[in-house]
This record gives sequence, structure tokens and C-alpha cells, in this order.
Amino acid sequence: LRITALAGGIGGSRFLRGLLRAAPDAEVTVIGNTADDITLHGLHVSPDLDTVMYTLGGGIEESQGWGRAGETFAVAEELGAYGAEAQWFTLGDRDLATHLVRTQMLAAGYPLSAVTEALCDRWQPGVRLIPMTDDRVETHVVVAAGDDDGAERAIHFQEWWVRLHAEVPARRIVLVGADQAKPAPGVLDAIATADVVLLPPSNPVVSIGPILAVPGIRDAVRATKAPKVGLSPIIGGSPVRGMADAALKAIGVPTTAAGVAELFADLLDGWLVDTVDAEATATVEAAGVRCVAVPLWMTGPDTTAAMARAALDLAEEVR
Ligand code: GDP
Ligand code: FO1
Ligand code: CA
Repeated sequence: LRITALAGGIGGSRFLRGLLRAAPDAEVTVIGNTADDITLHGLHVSPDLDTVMYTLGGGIEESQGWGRAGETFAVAEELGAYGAEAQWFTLGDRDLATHLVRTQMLAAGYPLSAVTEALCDRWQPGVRLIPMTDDRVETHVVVAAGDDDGAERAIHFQEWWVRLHAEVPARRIVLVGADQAKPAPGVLDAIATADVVLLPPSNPVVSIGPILAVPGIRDAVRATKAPKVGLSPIIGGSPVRGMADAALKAIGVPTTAAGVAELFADLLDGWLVDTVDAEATATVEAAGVRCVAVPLWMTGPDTTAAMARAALDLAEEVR
């Protein structure tokens, strides 16, 4: 079974771990979000790719959901002593090695997809991880400039989320570079030749959104013969964790399981909502998407594998 999944960071990678448990013989390709990427201290940091790589490769700090287990912060302390920016974003010592290798390979001329493959040689995540694009795409968030004359400014997504905790209302979300980006090698083929395409419970606006915004990817998902099934990242009107509620508000979509389904209704065949959202199934089905309610809390390996199994069952049903 060839499965292709579009994934962000924590939600995506935890789901993928369950998927590999539910379907150990499947050949899984993951198209990763790179619009969270940021250059810090001259280094190219790819949080979502690294979260997938570390989670599936056994190197993740479980309690946090991102970064390396057993991390130390000697370099961050030294950077702080120099007053080096950006101190609101902390890079651990172990994690830094990843960014050093990535940056060095990029500088040597390798595309991000080749760099990611090289990094995965070490971590053996059990999936083929491909960045959505080798081109630079960055999610920026437009906020009020705060100088009383109604002016606004765009800041990097990481600054809005990590520094400002998404407490400053997002007026708009801009995917800088997305219209000029090309899908990375292998992306369109992985979608076209898949037996099943999955949308894990990742952030619909800043994880799945940027992947689908790379010209060609959304059309490829719509066009593939494979059944397309997604899982709601929203449970009972809550984003579970993260800032999906604030991001959805910025694009005018309600923070509900049905609201997110509508965002992807043009490409979905099936959608799973949590059992607390069972009444949303009728709304989703009215939009032409088969919808089933099952438990969607990723509380542990067994519950997450059961979610993945439910997604694959739904894919069979709608095939
Ligand atoms: P990020 O890049 O680290 O923010 O991770 P993703 O974009 O892959 O996923 C983040 C989203 O996952 C959050 O906005 C939540 O809506 C969703 N999420 C997190 N934990 C759970 C869970 O246990 N169940 C479901 N259904 N969604 C979850
Ligand atoms: N999130 C934080 O809240 N604070 C940090 O200092 C931070 C550092 C960091 C370093 C590497 C990495 O891969 C992720 C890191 N994150 C940090 C998480 C992360 O940037 C965001 O949660 C995601 O990008 C949102 O998807
Ligand atoms: Ca992310």
C-alpha cells in the first residue's frame, strides 16, 4: 500500500507514528511543510521537517513535541551573553548540529530535498520525507504595527507564534514566495501514484495550507485517483494544542471540525471528526464528503494507531 501524507510538525508526526504502527508494511511518503522555516544565526532551521524526522526516528523530546531529547543549551547561553538575536527562539546544542549540516549542504548547492534525504539517512524515520518545495516559502503574519495610525506590519510566523504567543490578532496570513515555488522532485509523483492520500490532523492554515499553496500540489491532490481522507485537527471547537484557532480566525474560517472540512472539501473524499463532533457529520456530508465520527485524541500509540486504521478504513469505503 502506497500512502502519501501532507504533514506539519507535532500533529502530523504523531499521527504518522500511529500510521506506521497501523500499517507496518505500507510505503509511506510524507510531504512536509517548509513554510515555518526560518534563518537564525545564519542557519537554516526547518522545524516541521525536523519534528517529523526526530519523532519517527526516535530523537524527539516527547514532553515538548519538538526539538531533541536530552538537549543542552550551552550555545544558546553564549549567544545570549552576546545579546545575539533572536533570543525568543532557542536552538539546542544537539539540534544545532542538524541546522549546521543542513546549512552547509545548502551552501554547497544541494537542494533542500537532497539535504533532507541526507539527514534522514541518520534518523531512518521509516518514511520517505520530502519537503513540499526546494524553493523558499515563508509564512508571514500581518499584525497591527501598534503605532495608533492603523499601520500594519508583517512578521515571520515564528515571531508571531513563539515570541508573541499568537496573542496579537493576525489580520492576514501571507505565504511569501508560495506563488513562485515549484513542488520538490518526487512530490507530484508521490501524490499521483499513491493508493491513499492522507491529511493528518495538522494545522490547516500554517501547515497543510502552505503545502497546498505550492502551485501544482492542490491540483495533483484533486486529480489523483487515490481516495483522499483527512482527520480533523479541531475537537469540540478547540485546537487541542497550538494556535490553529487564531490562524483560522485570520482566514475567516470557524474553529470547528466542519469549518476545516469545508476548507478542503474540493479535494477530500472522506473526513474523520471526533465523537464529540458527531453532529458535524451531516454538515460535512452535505458538502459531498463522507464523514465519520471516531475518537481523535492522540493520547498514546494505541489510540493514534486506531485513528490511522479508521482513516485507512474510510479510504477503502470511499474508493
Ligand atoms: P505543528 O507544525 O507542530 O504546529 O504541528 P501540525 O501542524 O502538524 O499540527 C498541529 C495541530 O495538530 C494543532 O493545531 C492541533 O489542531 C492538532 N492536534 C494536536 N494534537 C492533536 C490530537 O491529539 N488530536 C487531533 N485531532 N488534533 C491534534
Ligand atoms: N517553539 C517555541 O515555542 N520556542 C522555541 O524556542 C522553539 C525553538 C525551536 C527550535 C527548533 C525547532 O525545530 C522547533 C522549535 N520550536 C520552538 C517549535 C516550533 O518552531 C513551532 O512550534 C512550530 O514551528 C509550529 O509549527
Ligand atoms: Ca508547523
